[in-house]
Amino acid sequence: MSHILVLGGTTEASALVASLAERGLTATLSYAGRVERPKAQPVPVRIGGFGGIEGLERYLREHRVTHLVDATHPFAATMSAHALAAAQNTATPHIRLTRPPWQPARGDRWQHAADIEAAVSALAGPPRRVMLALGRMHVNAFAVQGQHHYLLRFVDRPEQAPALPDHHLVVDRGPFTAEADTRLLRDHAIDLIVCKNAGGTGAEAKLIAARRLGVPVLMIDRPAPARGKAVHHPGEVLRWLVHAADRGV
Ligand code: 3Y8
Ligand code: NAP
Repeated sequence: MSHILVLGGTTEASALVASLAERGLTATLSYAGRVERPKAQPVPVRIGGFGGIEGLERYLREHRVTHLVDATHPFAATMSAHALAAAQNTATPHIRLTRPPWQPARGDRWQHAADIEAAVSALAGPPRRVMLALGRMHVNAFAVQGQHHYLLRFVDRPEQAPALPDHHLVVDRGPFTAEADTRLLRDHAIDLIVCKNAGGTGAEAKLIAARRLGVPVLMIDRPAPARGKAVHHPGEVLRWLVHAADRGV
């Protein structure tokens, strides 16, 4: 009897658990608990950290997990590192489901930043109208560049206002559409987008809008990917599961 643990929080994780549920496979989707109302899922959901690598190992053993799928966001580097370590320490078959990084298309005006800190430094200079499409977790780092007007987009309304003197907050969750993001950029006269190279389709709308409007993008590159087998599509995870089952693992 298999029990597949999917570390989620992405569009691909949701697509995968939908396929697993359709096939009547036993699966649990795990969220960190970053937002108030995570999306409803067709499989049981667990919410919250595991308590480090040891906590995840304990979970794998206690819940007789037979396969671990890391379908977290490419920037969830700590979770991915813990998943690989815990899988190796418990000899649990492990696979990473991650989307390819976005590549600039013809006409795109991208500048690259290695990480959040580099993106903050790159904003030195005269006031601009910046869409900070990073969610809530990194906003305060940009307070040192308070000269800009910021358009923020959070999943949940925050308890206290973000520490940016001049900002407009939109509370909305993706997946987003190019039409709506084009309107958003135009209505707020945005002249720069700052975002992570998340890949996938759920956050891509703003890049399509930027292309249409000729808005430059400050693209934060991904951290180095965790080692271990990685695939880009939920169907490849299903084939891996069948193959692993055939091998009796
Ligand atoms: C809790 C669980 C699904 C998953 C949907 C994807 C697409 C829509 C677009 C912008 C960019 C951003 C952010 C974003 C997108 C998908 C995906 C994605 C980016 C939910 C969700 C959880 C989170 C956590 C949240 C982070 C934040 C990041 C907002 C669910 C809705 C900016 C990433 O308020 C906070 O604390 C938010 C925190 C981590 C990154 C950050 O650093 O702030 N995602 N987002 C997950 C958990 O608890 O484990 O309710 O669906 C999921 C999704 N958000 O099943 O359809 O696949 O990535 N999420 C980024 O890409 O840079 C928004 O605004 O243009
Ligand atoms: P992170 O920095 O890599 O992880 C920090 C800690 O959060 C982990 O050590 C773990 O705590 C807990 N955690 C993370 N993901 C978890 C999950 N799916 N289930 C249970 N615990 C989890 O992760 P993050 O960047 O904060 O991302 C948190 C969640 O939001 C992930 O599910 C990710 O897919 C989703 N998300 C993140 C981004 C992003 O930009 N980072 C974007 C979209 C979605 P313990 O050590 O206690 O186990």
